[in-house]
Amino acid sequence: MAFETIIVDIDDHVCTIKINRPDAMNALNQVVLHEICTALEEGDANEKVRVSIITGSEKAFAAGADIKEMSEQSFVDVASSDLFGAPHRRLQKIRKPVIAAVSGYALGGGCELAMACDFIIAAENAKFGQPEINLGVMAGLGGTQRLTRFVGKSKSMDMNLTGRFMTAEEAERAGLVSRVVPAKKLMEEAQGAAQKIAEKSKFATLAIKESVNRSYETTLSEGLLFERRVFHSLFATEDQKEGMAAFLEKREPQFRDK
Ligand code: CO8
Repeated sequence: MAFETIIVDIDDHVCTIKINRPDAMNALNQVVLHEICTALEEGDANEKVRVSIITGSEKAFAAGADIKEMSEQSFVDVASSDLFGAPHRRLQKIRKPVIAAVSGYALGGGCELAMACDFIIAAENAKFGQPEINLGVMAGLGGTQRLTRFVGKSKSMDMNLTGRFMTAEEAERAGLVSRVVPAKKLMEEAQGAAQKIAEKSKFATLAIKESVNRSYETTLSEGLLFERRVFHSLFATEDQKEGMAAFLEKREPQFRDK
């Protein structure tokens, strides 16, 4: 499919989605969100794709939901259209891993989009924030929920109530991002991580994503039971036999997604 607001490149099992609205700091309007979800869904359906990366420009991953688009909307408009409900549900259904490669601003919906990915790799110049308070509103796609789980109540309250930005260094310290790299190396690092994941057994990869995400939705004992059952199910795969045999034979495994 041809896209207007994102650039999609599929290479070597990795689907890279670059948000491309340079005039608006990559603000997320309905078209961008629809296109990102569509590209991820197409990646899920494409046998060649094993991992996706969402990125932006050096200056902005995404500076939030599109304020121009939202500014004239009433309560009835946003409530009856369930504003951001559809993209949120679509993002949650993506089964293959998604990495956010963040450079520059990841604010409001941009920070929330990054948090909806499976992990975040940040450039040293990345800035994260939930500044919706400055607009007289609040986060609407996970900024009060996911951020709190990532960084704890105190920092989440600080970010959401004051609207201050977090540097990449602080974000890594707080557990929001998994790695911080020099801006020039961001895509190399993200591609390297994606390639590593792409080499693994697809079943194990999907199972890990599902199981880690389950930890956000359930109690510890239910989550541990879910994990154990999924772990057991992987013994039905040829990839489990291959992975363990390869270890014992001191060679690299050749996973075949079987
Ligand atoms: N929406 C629309 N346009 C934007 C946005 C945005 N979020 N951010 C920047 N722009 C536009 C500016 O209006 C400007 O356009 P123009 O040149 O036509 O005037 C252009 O991008 C460049 O921006 P600036 O001149 O402001 O650039 P600066 O380098 O001075 O500042 C900042 C960069 C700090 C990023 C600044 O633009 C800023 O503060 N932006 C708004 C950040 C913000 O408040 N984000 C939260 C938005 S609300 C939200 O996200 C609600 C989330 C609910 C769920 C979302 C699901 C996706």
